[in-house]
Amino acid sequence: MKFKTKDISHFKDYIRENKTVTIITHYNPDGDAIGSSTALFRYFKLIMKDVCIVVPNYIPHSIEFLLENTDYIIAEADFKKAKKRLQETDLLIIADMNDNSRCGDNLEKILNELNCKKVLIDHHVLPFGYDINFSYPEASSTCEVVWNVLYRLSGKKVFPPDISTSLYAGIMTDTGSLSFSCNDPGLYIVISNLLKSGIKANKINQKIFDTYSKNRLSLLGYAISRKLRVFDKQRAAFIAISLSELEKFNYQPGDLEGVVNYCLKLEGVDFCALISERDKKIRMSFRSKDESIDVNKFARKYWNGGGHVMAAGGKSFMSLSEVVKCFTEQIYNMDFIVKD
Ligand SMILES: [Mn+2]
Repeated sequence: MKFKTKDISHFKDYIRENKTVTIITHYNPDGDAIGSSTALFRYFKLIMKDVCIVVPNYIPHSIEFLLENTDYIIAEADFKKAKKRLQETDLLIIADMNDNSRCGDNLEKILNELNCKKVLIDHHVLPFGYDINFSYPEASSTCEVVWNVLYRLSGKKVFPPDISTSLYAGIMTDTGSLSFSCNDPGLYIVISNLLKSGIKANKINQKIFDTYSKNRLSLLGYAISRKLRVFDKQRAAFIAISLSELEKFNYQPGDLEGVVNYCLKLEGVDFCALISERDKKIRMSFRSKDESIDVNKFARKYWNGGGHVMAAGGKSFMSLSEVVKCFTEQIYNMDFIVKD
């Protein structure tokens, strides 16, 4: 990961010159969003800053433990407090998102009007312009980028266990336990340094991944056994699931996390999607296991979304059946192979 010396020295200046630091991350935060935010929180706390995290909405149960002993505001629960904090901040760190719109309409408006210094730390493609952009789309996760930034800021490779735990958690969740975005040898050096702080990788893995409720496991079984559609010729598959089906399993936020990846386990499937009906919209997740199928481009072009080459999200305000019909046609037309 190549860093510009001037970016690091400017970041050091910003940190020295400012006392109040706020970290913000994306809507529907995942392990990498919460991992990177909490690691940064702990680092800034260590160097005596007044620091706080603003999380746009709910935090999935499996990664809640990362927030222990941090100060955070959930904007959806206490918008006034989040707004005040953002308006009073001297230095804003934007973690694991590339555009202010990724944290929802209400927060986006506030972020757009802030005059404080803004530093982006992220691994999504096409970042929005901030004062400093630590943007590395080739990185496995924002947490990997955060380790590299903290190393260059502090000269240290091994951090306290609570910082290492947060970074390790984000790397594991964003790489599917090192099963994708995992080819770079540099990533394993980062992980090695995290483990040197004495954290127990097996225990963290259990905390993050082995936390299903019985309903969640049953929903996964139902989705795979009853809702999976496979298109052999097109090497594609998808699962579409309605709100009433989700309600049968007493759906809780986060319960569909990772379901999309099961479709890629099929031999002969290179492209897949999870389509799920939510309150007022249809949420879509796309995955690919072949670089020539760029789901970021596909999501941007057709489904109001984006993300990474091999993992992206989108949304639609059509009905579930209309989305399924349209998406099925796209599979038959192989629209998911987006030509430049
Ligand atoms: Mn991420």
